[in-house]
Amino acid sequence: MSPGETSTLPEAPSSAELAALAVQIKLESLAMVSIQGFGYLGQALSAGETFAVLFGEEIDHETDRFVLSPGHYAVVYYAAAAAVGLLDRHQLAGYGRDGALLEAISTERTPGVDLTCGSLGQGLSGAVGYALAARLAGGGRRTFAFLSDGEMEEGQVWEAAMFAAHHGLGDLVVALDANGSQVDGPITDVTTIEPIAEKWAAFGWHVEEVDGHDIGALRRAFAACRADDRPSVVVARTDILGRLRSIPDTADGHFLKLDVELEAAIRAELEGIGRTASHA
Ligand SMILES: Cc1ncc(C[n+]2csc(CCOP(=O)(O)OP(=O)(O)O)c2C)c(N)n1
Repeated sequence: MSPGETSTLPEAPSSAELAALAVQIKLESLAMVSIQGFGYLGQALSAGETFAVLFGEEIDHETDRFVLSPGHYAVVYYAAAAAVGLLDRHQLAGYGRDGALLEAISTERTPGVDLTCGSLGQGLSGAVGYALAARLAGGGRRTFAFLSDGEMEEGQVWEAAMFAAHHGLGDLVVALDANGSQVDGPITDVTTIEPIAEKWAAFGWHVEEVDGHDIGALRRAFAACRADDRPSVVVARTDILGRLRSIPDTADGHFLKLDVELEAAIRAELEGIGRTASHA
């Protein structure tokens, strides 16, 4: 599906349909970022599949709550929200422009976003509050928090993780985009956060660790979270360049610069993947 088309995603989508949605999300993100010629496209390339599974299947948009902790991932949130009809897709073209509703780093003024999270590491604390409030209100409402791996370097994340386990917040699910990148370069060069899975487990969480570009593996992981009464985290191992051959390895995935040729090459590669996905 190309940017601008309306999603026809069924209520119980197949893995092939979710894979096609992931490509659609990435193409929409590319279109948004291309207007400026730079931006947070790598975040959509790494987390596109996670957002496809969350927004296309896992989250009940009527009842559940979603927290976007790293505000600079807003581009992939906007694309996913528009794909499932939560945002008017005509607004996407305004992404990042002065005065536009869809800011490059989302704030509490952004449609569908409750927390300002440009200052990283805070989203899980908010999500824990929502999850506790939902339980006090009688339950039946799940809370999803999307976190990036750079945020694991923030102490506040671990305070929230400890609190969630202590209170047995089983309706809380973290989707963690472990792409190994942060603003100053590879995470391993800045402050090592490994072993990530063992750390969450030591904090009392149910942990799933998967290839974050594998739709089937993501679906199984989120399904397993539903069956556990502890707070859960899905550690999605991803690539900030989305494993695309069209982007040179030397590119700064955290903040990609796009000239016309690179944009066209990425678009062509994604469209090729999309054709394969929709015939799977
Ligand atoms: C509290 C705080 N410290 C530092 C920053 C500066 N900062 C902006 S993006 C970023 C990298 C965060 O890591 P991650 O989201 O994993 O990076 P990505 O995957 O987008 O490359 C940092 C440190 C910030 N926004 N907030």
